[in-house]
Amino acid sequence: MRTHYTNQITPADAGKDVVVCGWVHEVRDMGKLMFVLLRDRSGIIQITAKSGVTAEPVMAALHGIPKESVLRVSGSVLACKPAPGGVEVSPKSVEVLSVSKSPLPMDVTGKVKAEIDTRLDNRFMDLRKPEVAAIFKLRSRIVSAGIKYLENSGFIEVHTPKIIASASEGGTELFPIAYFDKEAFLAQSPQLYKQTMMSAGFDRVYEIARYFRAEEHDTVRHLNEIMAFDIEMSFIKDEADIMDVLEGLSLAVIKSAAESEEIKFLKKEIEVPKKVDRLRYDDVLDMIAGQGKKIEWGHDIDTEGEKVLGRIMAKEGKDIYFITKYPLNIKPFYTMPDTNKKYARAFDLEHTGDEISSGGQRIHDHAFLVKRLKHWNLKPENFEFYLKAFEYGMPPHGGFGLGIERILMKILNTQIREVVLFPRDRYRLTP
Ligand code: AMO
Repeated sequence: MRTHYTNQITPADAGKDVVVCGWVHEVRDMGKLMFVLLRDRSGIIQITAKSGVTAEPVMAALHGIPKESVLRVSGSVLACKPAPGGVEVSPKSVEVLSVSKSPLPMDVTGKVKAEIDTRLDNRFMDLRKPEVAAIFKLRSRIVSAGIKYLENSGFIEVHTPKIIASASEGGTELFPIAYFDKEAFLAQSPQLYKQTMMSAGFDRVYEIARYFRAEEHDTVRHLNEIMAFDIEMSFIKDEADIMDVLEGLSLAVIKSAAESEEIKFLKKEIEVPKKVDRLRYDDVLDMIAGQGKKIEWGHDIDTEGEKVLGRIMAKEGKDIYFITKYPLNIKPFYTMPDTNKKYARAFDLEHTGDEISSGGQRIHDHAFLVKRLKHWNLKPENFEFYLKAFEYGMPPHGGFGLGIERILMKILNTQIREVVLFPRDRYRLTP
């Protein structure tokens, strides 16, 4: 329907005929002279209609046109210094494709600020704001950059079921669903399936996975439906091989954001770190104790502990760092113990005081895995399909999940709801 996006029209096109389509962003109607700012995905162009120059039916179509109506405008390009982009279109014909209701549920021009709830309730309209749309263009960009990195590193994409029969990350966070006459849940993670793929011989798999978690959090970094780069890889020496991939992936994602048009448009600056420190859990406890935050050995590093560590690392100019060698007792049943069995071959990747990823080496010995399930009071019979894959040749393996929302919210220094089109939290099930 169009010949150009608005940002493709420059003063060099003066005299050309163009067809543009978009939404009525602003109207200044002075009777004989009318300015309509028309917005599309790429930007805004001024349509200038003048009595005597513009045909009367075109003037009539534009008079009183409600904001956010959708138009198709054909006309000729004129250079015009004061107009956005230094150009305007003198309309020869106007088709009104859709008339908007008024008043609008929220302002799109950026003049009136709306609360996040109003914005999310009217997300389709909130997304018309270029600064909001830019977040999702960036999201698309970083996901493709991540996929490219993984594919170049020999990973193949798999798609595992999201309707499952048993928990993988502990039984408390599952959403039960009605599945004919059987008990079923929404998948918390592809964990058990991606491990099964190691027994299948795929060596390196990834999934742009969806996690459903019935956690009753109400925070700026948790949601009940999220997405992650989820990977699993075989024939590893230990968890350091996995951390190398996670480091490479995270830096590739951050670099793609740093170099993007969207980051420039949003006026943010991002540094791509050259190297990511690997801190041991025990050392982290000492570091934060030095700042008055005490955590007893064997307990997870809580939110406050993560924030204290984030501040210590920020002073050294480090936004992104690993915590490794966690106590075994706070990591999931499938985690491989370290040589010293008190510790796990597991790690988290942190960004400015928040976890963005966790992973580790897994147990690949069937008998030992059954023992660990029992240790956690889990019933091996609930894990039949998973355990079977360990009985017929399972290589040493491991992997991680890197939260897409978490890394993006950190890149943009914002809260999680800003980076999800339609966030799902405890109070929000629609839109
Ligand atoms: P974990 O449960 O730590 O590990 O999840 C991995 C990553 O997913 C993101 N994440 C979340 N983001 C927002 N809201 C939530 N409720 C939420 N839950 C998780 C975080 C987190 O680091 N199977 C393992 C991964 C593995 O070992 O391969 C797992 O799911 O960024």
